Amino acid sequence: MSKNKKPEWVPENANEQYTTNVMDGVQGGHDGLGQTVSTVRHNRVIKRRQTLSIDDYYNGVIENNLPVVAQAITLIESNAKKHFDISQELVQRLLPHSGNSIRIGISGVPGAGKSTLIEAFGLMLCEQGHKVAVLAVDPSSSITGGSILGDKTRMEKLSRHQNAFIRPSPSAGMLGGVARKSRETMLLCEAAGYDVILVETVGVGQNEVTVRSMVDFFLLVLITGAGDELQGMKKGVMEICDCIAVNKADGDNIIRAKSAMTEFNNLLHYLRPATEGWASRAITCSALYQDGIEELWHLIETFRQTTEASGVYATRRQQQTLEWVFGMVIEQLKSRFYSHDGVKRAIPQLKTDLISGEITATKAVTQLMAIFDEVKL
Ligand SMILES: Nc1nc2c(ncn2[C@@H]2O[C@H](COP(=O)(O)OP(=O)(O)OP(=O)(O)O)[C@@H](O)[C@H]2O)c(=O)[nH]1
Ligand SMILES: [Mg+2]
Repeated sequence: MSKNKKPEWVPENANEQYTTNVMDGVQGGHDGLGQTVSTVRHNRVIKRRQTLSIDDYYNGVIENNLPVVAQAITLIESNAKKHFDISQELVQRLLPHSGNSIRIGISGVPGAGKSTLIEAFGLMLCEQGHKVAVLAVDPSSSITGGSILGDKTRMEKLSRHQNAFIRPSPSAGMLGGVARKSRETMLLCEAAGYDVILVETVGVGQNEVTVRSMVDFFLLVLITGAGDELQGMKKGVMEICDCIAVNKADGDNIIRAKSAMTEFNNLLHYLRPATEGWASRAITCSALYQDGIEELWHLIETFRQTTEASGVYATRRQQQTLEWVFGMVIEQLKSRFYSHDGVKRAIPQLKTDLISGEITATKAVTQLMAIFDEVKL
């Protein structure tokens, strides 16, 4: 991998592991940054990006023109106000073309094998003629990097498949956080014809809950030997998952994996199901040896048939849209509140008064709200 293949935005001290090197062999560009863009000179790319109209974006996405799809996602992820306005109009226009996919969330402890599983699972689906989009979501992190570098190398075969599209996690910003951006990217991928959306997230903090609120089916990837403590910690997550895949069920580990599966199935039996009318269950698989991957897809298809027939599938999506809207309202209110000049000026003094006990918490809130509403108390 030669250094001169790196684009201009790669840091000078980037080592050989840098993601961009992986792009070297991409044909047609799994995220639109392959052939087309790399053959265009830098200044022309910039120019083209500026001159794309809404119609260009719209048509490009509908036709699944990969460079345009990638640019449209960049627009969604941008924190610039003018991009925000255009991207909102674009998403609005694409909305009637979205929704025709199964959205699958994949979470699990670091190193459980999520990326390896996505590679094996995604490749199998691509070979069957499905179009698979992989989105990484990491709402707990405000910067991109780290595992994403690894993801691209681990999903090397998938990233080269013409039916696959891989997009790393966006960074948070002013105009809606990672969740807003990921959700809109998902809609855009659907409009571009992707019928399986895989959303990977690392199992820490709030991530699982955020991803659960975006997907139809939620898969938790676990491994054996995680210990009782971890299982206790994972109880909350077990309550929101539709399936637990005990990965790395290969070699010496098969027996342990099977007994972990039984244990998880027993636990799941006592929990409230994540999806009405669907009994969440545990399975074993080996992402590395592509074992149990077909069974996993079969299980997801059964899930879809069952929940579509009962109406739960559609109801959940409607509910998710409502939650999304009101979540965004709260996000915008919060951002307006904290950027209000009067509020910003008043906060330091109020903090001092609160700490010294001169003012009660409730009174402080009343005062801040009055400043925000610009009313006299
Ligand atoms: N034996 C075995 N190893 C596996 C299997 N799946 C993944 N691994 C290995 O486990 C390690 C971690 O796999 P990843 O796919 O990167 O795990 P991940 O969950 O995506 O990790 P993060 O993205 O860092 O959270 C790698 O060295 C894989 O080769 C499996 O089924 N069997
Ligand atoms: Mg990973």
